[in-house]
Amino acid sequence: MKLTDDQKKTLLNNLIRVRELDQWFIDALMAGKLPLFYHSTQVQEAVGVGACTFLEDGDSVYATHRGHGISKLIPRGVSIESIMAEHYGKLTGYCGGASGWHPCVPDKGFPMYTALIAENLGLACGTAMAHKLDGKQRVVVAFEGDSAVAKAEFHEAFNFAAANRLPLIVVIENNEMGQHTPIETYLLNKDVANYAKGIGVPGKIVDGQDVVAVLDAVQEAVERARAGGGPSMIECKTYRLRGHSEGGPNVSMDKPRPKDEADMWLRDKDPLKLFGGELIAGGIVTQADIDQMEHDVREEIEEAYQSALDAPPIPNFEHLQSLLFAE
Ligand SMILES: Cc1ncc(C[n+]2csc(CCOP(=O)(O)OP(=O)(O)O)c2C)c(N)n1
Ligand SMILES: [Mg+2]
Repeated sequence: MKLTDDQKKTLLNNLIRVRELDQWFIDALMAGKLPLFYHSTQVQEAVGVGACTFLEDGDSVYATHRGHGISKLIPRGVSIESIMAEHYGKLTGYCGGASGWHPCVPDKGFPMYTALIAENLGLACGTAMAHKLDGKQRVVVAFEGDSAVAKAEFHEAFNFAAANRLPLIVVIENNEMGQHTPIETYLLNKDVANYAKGIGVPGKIVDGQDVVAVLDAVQEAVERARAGGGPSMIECKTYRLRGHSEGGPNVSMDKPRPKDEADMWLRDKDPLKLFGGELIAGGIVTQADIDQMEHDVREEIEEAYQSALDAPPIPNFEHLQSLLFAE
C-alpha cells in the first residue's frame, strides 16, 4: 500500500498510543490501582497496528488477550476512555464494563469474544460467513497467538474457512511462547504459516516488528478476500518481552525473559524505534513531534483514568443478566 505522510504519522501515533497505554496499565498494576491483571503487548504492537489501522468500516476483527486487544482496538477507533472504563467495570466502558477487559466492542467491529484459545476462530468463521452472504466485500481479521495453532479447534475452523472460501485473514502473532511454555514444547514446525499451505490457502511469514511489512501483507490478503479469493494466514514473527501476565505489586506470574535477549529486542527490534527512526530519517516527523505525541497520549490516559473513577459502576446482578440475550 502506498502510504501518504499523514498515513505514516497515523501508524506511528497508533504505535505510541498502544505503548503508552500498555505501560500505564503495568505501572497502575504495580501501584495497586488497577484491579485484575494485565498481559503486556510491548514490542508486539506493530502486528495489531499494521493489520488494523487501514481496515474499512464494516470489517470485523477478533483480537486476543495479549494487551487486552489494545493494539487492535486503538487503531480501529475505540477510545482510550472507554478502554480504561472497561478495565474498571464501569458502564462507560466499551462493553458497559461487563467484559472484564475482553475485547468485545460490537459497534467498532469486534463482534464477540471468548477467552478460550483458538475458539475465536470458529466465531470468526461465523462472522466471515455472514460477510460473505451479505455480499458487501467485508472481511474478518482474526488474531491468534502461536499456541492456538497447537489446538484442534484452530485447524477445524481454518479448514472450514478454506473449504467455504470465507473472507477471513488469520494473523498469527508468533511470539514463540504459550503462557509459560516455549513453542518447542507444543509445535515441531515453528513456522506456522506452513499449516495454511497444508489446507490449500496462502500462508506468509512477515517481520512482526516492521509495521509497514505487516500492513502490506495484511492488505494484500484483505484485497484477495474482498475479491472472493478466500482466506489466508499471515504469520508475524515477534517476541514476548515480559511475562505472560502480571498483576499486583511485584507479582509476575512467570519468570522474566532472559535479560540479554529482552535488551536486544528493545534496543534493535522495537517497532516504535524502527518506524519512528525511519520517519525521522525521511523528514516526515521530528523527535519533538514524537515527544509531543507521547505527551498528548499520556494526558489523555490520565484524563481517561479520572473519568473512569468518576463513572457509574455496573449497578447490580440483574443488570448483568439483562446483557446475556439480544432483544
Ligand atoms: C483453551 C484454553 N486453554 C488454556 C487457556 C489459558 N491460557 C491463556 S493465554 C494462554 C497461552 C497463550 O499463548 P498464545 O496463544 O501463544 O498467545 P500469547 O499469550 O503468546 O500472546 C493460555 C494457555 C485458555 N485461555 N484457553
Ligand atoms: Mg504466543
